[in-house]
Amino acid sequence: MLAPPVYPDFEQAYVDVLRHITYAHQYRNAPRGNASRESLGLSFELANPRERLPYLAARKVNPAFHFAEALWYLSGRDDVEMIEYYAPRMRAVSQDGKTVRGSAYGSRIFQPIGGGDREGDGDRDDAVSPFDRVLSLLRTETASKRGLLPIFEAHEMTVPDNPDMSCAIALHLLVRAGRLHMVCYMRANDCDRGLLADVFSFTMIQEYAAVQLGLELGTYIHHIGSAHLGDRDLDRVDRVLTEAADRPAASTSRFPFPPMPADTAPTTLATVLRHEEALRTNQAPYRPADLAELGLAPYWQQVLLLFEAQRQLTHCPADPVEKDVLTSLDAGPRWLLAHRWPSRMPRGFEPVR
Ligand code: 5HM
Repeated sequence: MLAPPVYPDFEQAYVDVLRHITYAHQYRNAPRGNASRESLGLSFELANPRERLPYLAARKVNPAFHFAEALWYLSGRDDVEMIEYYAPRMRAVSQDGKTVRGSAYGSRIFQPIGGGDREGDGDRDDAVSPFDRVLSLLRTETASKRGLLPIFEAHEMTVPDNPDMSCAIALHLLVRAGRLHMVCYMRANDCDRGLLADVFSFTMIQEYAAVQLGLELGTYIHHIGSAHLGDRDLDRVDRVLTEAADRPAASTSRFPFPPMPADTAPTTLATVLRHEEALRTNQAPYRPADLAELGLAPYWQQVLLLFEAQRQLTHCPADPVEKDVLTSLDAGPRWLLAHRWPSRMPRGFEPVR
């Protein structure tokens, strides 16, 4: 088969990838000390990239982290400060303790290209980001194959003992039959850990691009050079596979993911991130009733509600998450939070009504 298999949602693709590497891996190795099982050249396609999260009790997903990472990318950031609040391990990949290099994919996509006279033609920096250049191209030349957003940079190979070399090589946007498709190229993916975060954030970038272009969301194709699982995660992977085997394959998601609002613009992201910072730094609690006053669509209000739940989890460690925050959340994120932090749920709380 030359084309990748097509899945209705990420959960089913994820389970198949885990099953394949567990039972049909080609190699056992330990690059940079990480004992792994590995398959070379794995690909899958998602028919509906909006269904970007697995709902498996054995795989405890934090939806606040995923939205935070997607927003961190979408705003072109590379600061440790924001991302380590949601993913403390990110500090370890920073060389100066302040910025992230290889894994700050958004800075490669959404920041203008710096670095001087690359072409040797006297023109120095480009004031337009690769993302904006690709959108301009796709607005005028819709059948183009040039909508490429490079991430990996050759100079990453020159950093001695580089703690953070980009795992993503490029994202590729293609308009076909009036829909915006994305192809993602990865040199490597840890398929229990990195894959989940990468598919979530990249499909968010795809959907944001579709919104900017006024196009329907197309399909998402993910290609991996080295697809691997760490030995340290095999027990959890086993529990995920057992849970998935007991569940009949469904053609529709249990918790349909809402579409990104059509008026989402860079200013929307800036507003969401301003409130995110207030919550992350514990400046004030945000009550569900107050969110409607912020001038944001319900979709982004839900994201801020997740950040409020994260504020309570981080800054109020002795208390359960407040019930009115949980009941104001959509059923999917509520289910995920309840499975991720069962000990922080209010007494007698039922995550899905
Ligand atoms: O030694 P190497 O640079 O390949 O190790 C990076 C590890 O993080 C690999 O297991 C890689 O697959 C995983 N990873 C991922 O899956 C890393 C990043 C961050 O760039 C990512 N996805 N986004």
